[in-house]
Amino acid sequence: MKRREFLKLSGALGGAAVLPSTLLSGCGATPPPPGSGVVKVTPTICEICFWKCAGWVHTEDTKPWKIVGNPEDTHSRGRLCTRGSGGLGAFLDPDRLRAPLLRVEEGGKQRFRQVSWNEALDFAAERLKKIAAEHGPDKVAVFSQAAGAAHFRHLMRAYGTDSFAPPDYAQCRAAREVGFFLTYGETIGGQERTDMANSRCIVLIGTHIGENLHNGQVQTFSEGIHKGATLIVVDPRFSVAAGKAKYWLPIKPGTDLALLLAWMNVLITEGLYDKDYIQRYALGFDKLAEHVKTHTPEWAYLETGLEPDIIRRTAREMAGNAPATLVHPGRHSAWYGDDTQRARALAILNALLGSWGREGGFYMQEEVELPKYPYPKYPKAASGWQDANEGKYPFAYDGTTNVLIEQSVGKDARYKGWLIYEANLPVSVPGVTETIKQAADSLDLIVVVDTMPMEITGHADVVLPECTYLERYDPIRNDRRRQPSLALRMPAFDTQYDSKPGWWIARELGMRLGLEKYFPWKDYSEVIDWQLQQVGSSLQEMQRIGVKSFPRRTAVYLGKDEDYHFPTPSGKIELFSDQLAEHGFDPMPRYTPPDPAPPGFYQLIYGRMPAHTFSRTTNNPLLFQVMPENTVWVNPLTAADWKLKNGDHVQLKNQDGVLSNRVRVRVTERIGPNAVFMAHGFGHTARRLRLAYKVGACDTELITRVKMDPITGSTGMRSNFVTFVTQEV
Ligand code: MGD
Ligand code: SF4
Repeated sequence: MKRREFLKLSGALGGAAVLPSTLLSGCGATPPPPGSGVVKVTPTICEICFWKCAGWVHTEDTKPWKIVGNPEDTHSRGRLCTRGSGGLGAFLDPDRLRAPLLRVEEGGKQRFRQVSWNEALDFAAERLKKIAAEHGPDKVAVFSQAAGAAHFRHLMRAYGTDSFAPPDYAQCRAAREVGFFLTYGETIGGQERTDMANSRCIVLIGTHIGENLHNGQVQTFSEGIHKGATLIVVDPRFSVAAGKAKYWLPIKPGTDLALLLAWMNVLITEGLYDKDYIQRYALGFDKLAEHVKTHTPEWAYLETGLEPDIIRRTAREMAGNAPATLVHPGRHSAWYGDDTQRARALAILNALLGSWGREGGFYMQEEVELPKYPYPKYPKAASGWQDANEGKYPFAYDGTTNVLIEQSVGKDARYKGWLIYEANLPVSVPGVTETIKQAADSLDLIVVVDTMPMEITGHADVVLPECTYLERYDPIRNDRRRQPSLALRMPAFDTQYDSKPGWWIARELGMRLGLEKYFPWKDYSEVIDWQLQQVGSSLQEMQRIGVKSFPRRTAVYLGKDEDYHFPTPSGKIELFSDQLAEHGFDPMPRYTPPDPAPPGFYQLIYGRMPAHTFSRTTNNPLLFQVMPENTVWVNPLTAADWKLKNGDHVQLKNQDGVLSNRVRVRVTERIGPNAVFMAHGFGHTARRLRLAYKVGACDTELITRVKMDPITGSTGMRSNFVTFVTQEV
């Protein structure tokens, strides 16, 4: 086959143009009259973001009605957020992928042909076998994340690859997790261990809780504030959280590390740090004190634009409430390329306040001791994502999307095939728009498993339509959190159209690849039942209750004067990191000033809005109604310079000449004059997303300058600048 063209799915492969009004009215907004039909409830775990709230799906006469939270779920406290309640929209979306698609060439043109599952799976398996025979199975890269990714990790490890790169590693949490791990020997975890309900002081640094909506977290945040916690928000944008704060610090973008060092300087020079805690648990204090000596508030003022007095007052406020002061670790930490060092500074500041392991700070997490299903051992892969890093990023714990994508370009590329599960790479990975196209030209196989005709499907050889989370079983939820619990996702509906659950797709591929011994069960519910039986429960019980809590085995907080051994090499909190020094990195965080904006350009800041998660929800018909498009936030002074009014359409052009789609202007003092802000996930270019196509602008395409964090391979995305194009190009 010749060069792989980007294929736009034609209308013939999709469904009806509009969502039937009967279905829309039946999914939450208007409950059916009581007693009018047979109501059934089925347990689920929400898939609309990664917070994994447990809920109940209500159907009436098998038709969708509503999804509500499971009151027994301590993690979500029995509630769902807007997006979770709108989860039925994912199920009902008329633009869903409906049948397997195969790229074919006819009359010199490439197009997708709708095929049977047998044909699609045979094709994918044959190509995988060919790659394994000619190059080795380790030459297939896997981009997958979320609950269902476990099925494909299992399949592909059994096949013989170890090259996995989920976007929620390099584009999200990598730097934070490694920064805290190097300091405490433990990570923060996917469900943050922040004890905000009991905090007396909460500090948010570029973390816009409330707009960035992780349900349980927002509830504990609100509870903390309701109980009178002081809130300090550091953000160049007046976020919703800033509106609740006692102190809003509108910092110059990219200078957060300077502020963190200055706060440490105040705590140490004024003797406000937790001396007993540091003496008992930490190592390297004297070196730290020496390191931050010159980082006075006056020094930080010149970097951050924040008055020395406000830096001192906020440091004292934190110390006054310690150890119940939480300097929040954030989540999406791929900012400026020195992100592990910023995360280390956050970790160290918390140590000075004595908040790790303390009430109102960070609690200790626990999960249920749930045995793994007894699969045979996986074969050892001849190479893995570490080899792709070629000696760089020594503290990485997963593959970097950008690296694996770049290593897939050209005849001699390391990778010959891709399997992509639940990841829309063109929108979630920055700086690779062209690289993905080049890789698509040289790869022997691209398999995409998705529910929607997203941008990534246009690059596929074979598209395998997964049913939504409301139509399938997935692995039991068992994460490290405050209260150990298990939760079940099971089908509330029959699979729609010709879509299939991820576990079924993985198993069918496995059977065709001769991997029968890794799939000794017929239905994934057998695996779940086996695991549940090991902890005294059963599938039957969980189908009835949805969530089961287990008693903790260890304490939530450190005991008073407890001799705790931190799982670091020294057994202590490492303020000075020998591990970093041994690899030639700064053992304590060192500040580097951000790149200056070119004249006439503004720093591009992006973030979340409560109605949407990344690009996955913007076509959801229920959530589209809540927020159909994004806007670009512009300060009134900047707007005056450019003669822009609220609601005007502009395009944004970045420092490398990349031009965005049209986007409306929102003139607001909530953003400073040096930056603009837009919500992530909009401006789709996939035509079959009939609601979201070309509505709003996409931040990712404007992020062409990616600064790799040398410690983790995390992709710094905030060193990009844009200007306005007011006449449409
Ligand atoms: P989405 O854009 O939501 O984000 O990265 P992604 O998870 O790739 O794409 C999810 C894909 O999964 C979509 O194609 C969707 O249709 C598909 N999908 C949804 N549900 C299912 C399902 O049940 N089964 C299957 N098979 N597919 C499903 C997120 C990543 O993005 C993260 S975690 C962060 S923190 C980063 N945020 C971010 C940002 O803020 N700005 C920019 N510019 N880039 C970012 N990239 C990162
Ligand atoms: Fe779903 Fe909202 Fe919970 Fe995320 S926070 S899992 S979208 S209910």
